[in-house]
Amino acid sequence: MIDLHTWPTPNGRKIHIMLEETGLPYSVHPVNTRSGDQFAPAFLKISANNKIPAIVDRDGPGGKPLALFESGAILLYLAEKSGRFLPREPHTRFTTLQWLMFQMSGVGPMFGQASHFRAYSKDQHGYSIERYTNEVMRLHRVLDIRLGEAPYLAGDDYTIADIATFPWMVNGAKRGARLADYPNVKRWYEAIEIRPAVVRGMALLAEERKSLDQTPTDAEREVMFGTIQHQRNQKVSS
Ligand SMILES: N[C@@H](CCC(=O)N[C@@H](CS)C(=O)NCC(=O)O)C(=O)O
Repeated sequence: MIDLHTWPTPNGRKIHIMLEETGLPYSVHPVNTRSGDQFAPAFLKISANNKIPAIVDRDGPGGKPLALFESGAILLYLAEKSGRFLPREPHTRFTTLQWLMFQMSGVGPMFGQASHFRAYSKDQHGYSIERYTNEVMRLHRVLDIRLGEAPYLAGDDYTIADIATFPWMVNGAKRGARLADYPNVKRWYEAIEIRPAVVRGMALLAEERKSLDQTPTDAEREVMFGTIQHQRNQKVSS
């Protein structure tokens, strides 16, 4: 059994989809990142960076429990454990890893900053909005070119690179990129969104998701971006 510590954000949803795709048994432990559940001592023991998603596989390697945070590492682990969505053949394996790294280092952080400055920051800072919106559009173009060459990011088959990227492409217009302007991304998105496991994964914690679509309150901003977030870091570094 895998304990999944999560919240229905793009990074959480990657793992919801992967668990549904692989059929590995799991139980859900919601971590409300707007109310500060990510700072609970029991969660920090699993996820030192106070972020979801995190898992504990009670039947980890050698029969010993394994705790993991960072969605890319979790996807790799679940791919190895299930033998699915990470090709063995070296060329497609490394192409999968390349696009997974592209998601983890580019799409996730840049799209996250775009959301922050466009939707979360009270101070509407023009330079930051332009900088991250431009990055969102540039990364969409890179994906569109790639998906004009192949049906999926790593080639002919759906892999963890697609699973990592898909949840970040939902509601692109909020970050300044409309799917209609990227026809190859749109074709890929529409093929993935109807997969039954993707539908189930995206529906997980659907009720809780509604609160994430609301503008954060001052108390929630304090948790996510203010003293609650940063006091903890000071404590760790002293
Ligand atoms: N690189 C991390 C990013 C995880 C992440 O940013 N998680 C956010 C939600 S999408 C979170 O838990 N934020 C809570 C916080 O920063 O306190 C991953 O891919 O797992």
